[in-house]
Amino acid sequence: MDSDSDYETEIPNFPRDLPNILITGTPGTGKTTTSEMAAEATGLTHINVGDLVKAKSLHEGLDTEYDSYILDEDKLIDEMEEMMRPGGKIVDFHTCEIFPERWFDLVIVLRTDNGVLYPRLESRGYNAKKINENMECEIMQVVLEEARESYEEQIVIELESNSIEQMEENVSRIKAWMESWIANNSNNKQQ
Ligand code: DAT
Repeated sequence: MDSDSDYETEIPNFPRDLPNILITGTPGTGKTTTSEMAAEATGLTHINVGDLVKAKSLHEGLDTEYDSYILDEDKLIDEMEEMMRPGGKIVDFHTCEIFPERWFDLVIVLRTDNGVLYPRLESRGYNAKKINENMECEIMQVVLEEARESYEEQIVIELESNSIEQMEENVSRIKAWMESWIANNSNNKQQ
């Protein structure tokens, strides 16, 4: 049994007035830019998990080969639990299977075509190994498969993120979805 399942059984899910949304995808697909725009459009709060991990040292040091932090999953989940409980969060992270399923009402997986993703990763100054690893991740639909395995099928949505127009369209869809969620869950909170 993994740590997610322990959390699922130990902590009850509280009704919330606002939804929690996870925006995930391979690095470079536009999670942070989309999350910032969506937070602005909806009034929800953006949580950039990568920044949180660094700021609160929720890691076990740097993996020098990939130039990325080795996540301390238990510390991260503990840190986020209270933030997620009232709802109203847009969580932005490149992996999705580590979070408790009960946190999210919508899971968006951003997808980007190879020819568009490669130069985005190059312009970030990633080393060749990290670029190849991320390209392979996108080609193999790793994050999409993870999302489908970790959450109910009907809450997982795959969105193309190749252009500014698609990003704006994605933000509009998120806003419309949130408004409809609120309309359908207005009596959600129990006394
Ligand atoms: P992520 O958070 O998934 O790593 P990001 O939001 O930091 O991605 O975006 C990486 C770069 O690509 C950044 O310069 C913005 C650009 N970008 C992302 N999505 C885009 C899109 N749909 N259209 C145009 N540019 C995009």
